[in-house]
Amino acid sequence: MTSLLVIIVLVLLAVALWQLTKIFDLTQVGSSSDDSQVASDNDNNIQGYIMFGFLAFIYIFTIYGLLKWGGLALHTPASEHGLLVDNLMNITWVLIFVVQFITQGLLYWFSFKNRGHKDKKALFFADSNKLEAIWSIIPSVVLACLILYGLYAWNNIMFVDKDEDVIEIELYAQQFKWTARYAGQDNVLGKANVRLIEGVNTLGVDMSDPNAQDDIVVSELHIPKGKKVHFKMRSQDVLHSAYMPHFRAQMNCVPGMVTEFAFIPTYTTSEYRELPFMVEKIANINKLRAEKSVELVAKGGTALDPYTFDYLLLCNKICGASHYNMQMKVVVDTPEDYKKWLSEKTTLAQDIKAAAAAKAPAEGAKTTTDSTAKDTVKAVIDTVKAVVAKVAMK
Ligand SMILES: [Cu+2]
Repeated sequence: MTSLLVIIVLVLLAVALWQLTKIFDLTQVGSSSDDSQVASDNDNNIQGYIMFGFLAFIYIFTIYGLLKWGGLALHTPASEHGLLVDNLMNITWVLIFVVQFITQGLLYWFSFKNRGHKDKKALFFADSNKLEAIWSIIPSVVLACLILYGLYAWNNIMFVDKDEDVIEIELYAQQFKWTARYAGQDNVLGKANVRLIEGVNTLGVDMSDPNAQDDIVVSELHIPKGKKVHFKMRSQDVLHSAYMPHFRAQMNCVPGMVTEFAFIPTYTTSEYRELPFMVEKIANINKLRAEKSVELVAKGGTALDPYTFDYLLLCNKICGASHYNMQMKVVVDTPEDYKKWLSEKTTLAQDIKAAAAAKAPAEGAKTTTDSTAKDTVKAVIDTVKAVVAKVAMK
């Protein structure tokens, strides 16, 4: 409230000052100063040069930004279709860059060239068919080509042949974590329904479905290099978006429906860590961390852990308070390592059985406690009875 009052007072003061200067100007009648509200040739010249200055600022800042932050963009794609996506993206960038470079230049040049001048008059013409045709046809053709190429890329990426040998994995989104389910030996995911969520069956897998018997639920995603992985996404609560930037993959996870995306990983995690650009990036991050650690330790805190690269599955839809932290580690293994890792996992059916078995002895223990208590009460009653009988006999 106080700050609001302060702001109001400041605004009123500014208005008062402005009014005072106006009154002061009005009292200067007859002085030689130019107080006309109409722009003079001099004003127009100044405005023209300032516009050129702004054009230079746009150009310099664009080039500076590219040089300074261009390296932060995602580098080598880690999936087969990633090259196609990057190609489409790069073509779009180059087009935007060239078009904006030319049109901004023309815009400011014409503003400068035709700036107001006492002796100049504007040329009036109602329309020019030739000009209209040029600025309609060129963008239409360019956009049509871009869209067609984009559609071709999209269809190529999204097409999964029914007979193709793919690995079926479900990605399950919920506030605020990811869970993955592997289809197991039969490579068919069992049915699932949110109403069946109970205990360790956190994904609501329908255990009466024969296909669900060998399904495996994990919290770290492993996929093999060089094999097509077909992801099926579900969401438990709100809209999420499965985003794997290094694989150039993103798909919304919508409650009540199954969405999908497939890709072939081309670098294992350790291969990707060894790429020259990544080695440099890791070294740079660790250098920054080391500097920060010195600062932290000086203040009595703990040093930061060194960074190492991992592929990530992120959520790319703002889905709530902890959205920023909704992520899962993705590990790309060699096919052999992947097989070994998967074979060490227990199936969901086994997990449910183990949970039930763990619960049963606990309940047994509860019954024992109950009976011990009953025995104690019985013993106390017996003792009291004996004492009463003894007293009666006396
Ligand atoms: Cu989310």
